Amino acid sequence: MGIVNVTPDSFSDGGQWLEAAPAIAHGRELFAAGATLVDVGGESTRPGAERVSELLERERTLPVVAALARSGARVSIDTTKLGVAEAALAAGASYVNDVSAFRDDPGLAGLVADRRVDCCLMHMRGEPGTMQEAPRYGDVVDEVKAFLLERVEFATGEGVGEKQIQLDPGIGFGKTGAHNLTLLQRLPELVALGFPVVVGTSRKRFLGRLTGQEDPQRRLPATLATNVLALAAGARVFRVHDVAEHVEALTVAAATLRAHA
Ligand code: PMM
Repeated sequence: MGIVNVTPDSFSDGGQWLEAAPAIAHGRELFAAGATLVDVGGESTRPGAERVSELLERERTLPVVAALARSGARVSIDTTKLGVAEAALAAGASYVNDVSAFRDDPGLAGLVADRRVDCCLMHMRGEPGTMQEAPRYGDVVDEVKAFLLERVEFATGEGVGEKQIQLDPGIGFGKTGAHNLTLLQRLPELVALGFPVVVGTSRKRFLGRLTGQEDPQRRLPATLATNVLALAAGARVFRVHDVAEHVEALTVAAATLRAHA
């Protein structure tokens, strides 16, 4: 899953693709590099980020979604808002990535059910504005699992098919660096729930704290390490900024995991 953030304030690529034309060109590049899905977002969810209006989010994302879908790409809309998702699906998107797991706008579940599109339900503690204020858990993996299962129950209750659902531990969303590492180490416990697992570590701050890389754009080696391990642990979707490099690394890792001479 390649990332196109049409925002001025995302932590690693904020402002780079704010105009439609460069965002579309970037999305096409990610497909050409081997992404099977491009995730288009118009609202930053970085810690402390401010919410944007539905109108602004639609203005940012729809031209990009429509153009990428017209080029034959499979497009995901990264939103928590029903109105944005509805318009994006009408413009050709076929996947809903909701970091609130249908809590911000419960009506989104009915839309996903109706249109029979796949969705990603992600764990987040609190809200982007406040989520990094001293996050605490008893057992982070057990709590993330319980949350995700509760959201699966809600979604299926609204008519979403189990086969449409993918789950994401929400790396960096209301978690310390130690919580993120524990979730990655114990990823098989999430995989065991039976849903495809999505992982989003790309260029995130906990990687910079481990390596000393302050510049998010220089966190590719660290990101690759997490995603190769996540593949071995059974994760199936990797939400990344650097698609070409991940296609190479994951191709070799997957071939190694399958080898049987
Ligand atoms: N991370 C961000 C935004 N959306 N969606 C999912 N499913 N998982 C994530 O980990 C995730 C996400 C924040 O990162 P960005 O600002 O680089 O997009």
